[in-house]
Amino acid sequence: MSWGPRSWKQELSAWICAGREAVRRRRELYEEAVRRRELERFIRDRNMVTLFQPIIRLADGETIGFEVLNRPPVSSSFPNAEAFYHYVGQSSQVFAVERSCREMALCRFAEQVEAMSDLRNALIFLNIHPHVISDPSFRAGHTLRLVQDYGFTPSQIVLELTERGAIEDYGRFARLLYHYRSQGFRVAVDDAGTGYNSLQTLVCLQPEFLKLDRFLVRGIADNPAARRMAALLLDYARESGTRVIGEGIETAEEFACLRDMGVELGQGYAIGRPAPRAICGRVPTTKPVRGLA
Ligand SMILES: [Ca+2]
Repeated sequence: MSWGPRSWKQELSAWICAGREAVRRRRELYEEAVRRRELERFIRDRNMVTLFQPIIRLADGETIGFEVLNRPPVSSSFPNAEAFYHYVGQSSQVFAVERSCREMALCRFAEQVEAMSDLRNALIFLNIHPHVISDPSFRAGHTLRLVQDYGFTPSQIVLELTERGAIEDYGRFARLLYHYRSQGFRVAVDDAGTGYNSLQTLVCLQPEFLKLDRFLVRGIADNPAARRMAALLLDYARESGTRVIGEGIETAEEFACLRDMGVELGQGYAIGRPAPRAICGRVPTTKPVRGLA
């Protein structure tokens, strides 16, 4: 059989394509192996940075608690915390990573309390992936024991649900949450006011805390539509016995507007940045702090 110039070129091009595909696939496998190794090292060495961001009562500036944020070390595989947690959420290591984060969060908060006993009764907001709620070891009371070992009470712990898209069956999830609540834990949802999923979460899970998304908070004093939406959520929260936290407050104007609207609690750079030490928040009186996530 003889090849014409055209079919010879096609063969060559197909061969090059197959070669490129094989290289691409090998590179993917290699990158995946590096990510997996980094994750295993992360779990083993617990080399994350734990930060505390204050949450205050807007009416009097009293710090009522802290959101605990665990930041993984930056690497080429995980250039930021979002990339890291996105990968973790899809990996088989989600339970191990979350557990490690939870333990570190409580351990490091306990260290802060040692240094500053005023924090002894502060609320501790722990970010938690919904898949973890179904983790058998979580259900068996591991977290409850951990909380008590560090001298905290379950009612101080607020489980802040992240990645709500991961909730598949809201009815079942609400029943699981009931179990934790019966142990004393409380529940917060963040990003309230964004998307259908967030409304479904509010209605089905009836959280004790609702975090008004920064999208609504940003420039709210000059945005009547954002104020109307926030007012609706505030009404809903009041009727449901849910406490509202304004998230991402970056200016004194946003702070004052939310306070005047009746938002009880707030968090954001204008109040206090995430820091390695648990530092109480303050009522902002200064110029806007802009341009930071
Ligand atoms: Ca959060």
